[in-house]
Amino acid sequence: MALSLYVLHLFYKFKVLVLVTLCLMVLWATFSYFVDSRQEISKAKDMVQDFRMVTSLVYSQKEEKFESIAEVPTVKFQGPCPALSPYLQCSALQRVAILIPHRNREKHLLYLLEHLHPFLQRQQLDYGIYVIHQAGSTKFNRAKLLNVGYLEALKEASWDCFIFHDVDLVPENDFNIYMCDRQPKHLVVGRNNTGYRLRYSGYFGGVTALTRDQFSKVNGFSNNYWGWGGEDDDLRIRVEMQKMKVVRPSAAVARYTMIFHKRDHGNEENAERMKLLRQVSRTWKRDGLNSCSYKLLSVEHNPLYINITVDFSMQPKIS
Ligand code: UDH
Ligand code: MN
Repeated sequence: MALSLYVLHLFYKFKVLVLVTLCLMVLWATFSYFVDSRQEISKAKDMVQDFRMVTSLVYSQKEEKFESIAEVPTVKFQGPCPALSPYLQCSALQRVAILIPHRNREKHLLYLLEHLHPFLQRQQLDYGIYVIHQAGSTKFNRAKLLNVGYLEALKEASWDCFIFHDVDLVPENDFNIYMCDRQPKHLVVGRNNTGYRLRYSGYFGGVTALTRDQFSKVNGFSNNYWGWGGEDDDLRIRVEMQKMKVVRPSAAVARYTMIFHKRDHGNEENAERMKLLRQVSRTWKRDGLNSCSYKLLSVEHNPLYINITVDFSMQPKIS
């Protein structure tokens, strides 16, 4: 009898212990949830602050500091804004289509759109954003997607200027103007992950701006770069072969934050890129806009962008 009473007592103690442990665990989980989310919020706040800071740095500099910003003579502020916004009194100089190649980077896309819309509006642009989405799991082809974007966008409106834009590059400075120049323009001099220095002399990737005519003169991008790398160098070679010269805004202006990411599945390094790059002068005339075949799956007009979905799976790898 005494033994069974003792066992009962032990069991009761055990139950209390379990209860107390459970309570402690619940308390701990609640506590760490709030601490974590507070940290997340302050991280996000810091990021937003950083973006604001870079822009306001440009605003708050003394005039002599602006001399290094070659392409920004308009920086001198003229006093208070007019009562009637210039947005309502003028028409934009160029119609600009932003083309974003995309697959499986939804978070990056949301983040970029959130920044680009107000950014482009501050620049008073007449713009449209096209996301060109590669369906299926065949090797990613950034260049071909951008060719598709150009061809499809021109079916809708007579765009003057095309900005070819990676989904993960967020412009840091409002004076990096999203308009085309007399020469093909490279907008990414520096980015956070390269210490804000040009990756290599001749680099022409990330974000570029070409007029409708400049892009058609070089027959667009090559369609033959499957996987990562080379297609941007190929475009630079095409540009130089047409006696055009790549221009860039100053390093102070052409700054980007690249949202950190790892290499995507389906976009492995293209081992053939060096071989392809040696052939550009022989192939550019028949490989480009004039040979870009694709299966158009859909064109959706969303409030924030136009989504073009294409299928390349029927394509031969080398044409
Ligand atoms: N892209 C996609 N989905 C993919 C692959 C590429 O949307 O699956 C688009 C996207 O717009 C992206 C662009 O193609 O910004 C260029 O691809 P990338 O961002 O992968 O190229 P990046 O040079 O990175 O930035 C290469 C691999 C990174 C390795 C990092 C190791 N430190
Ligand atoms: Mn990237």
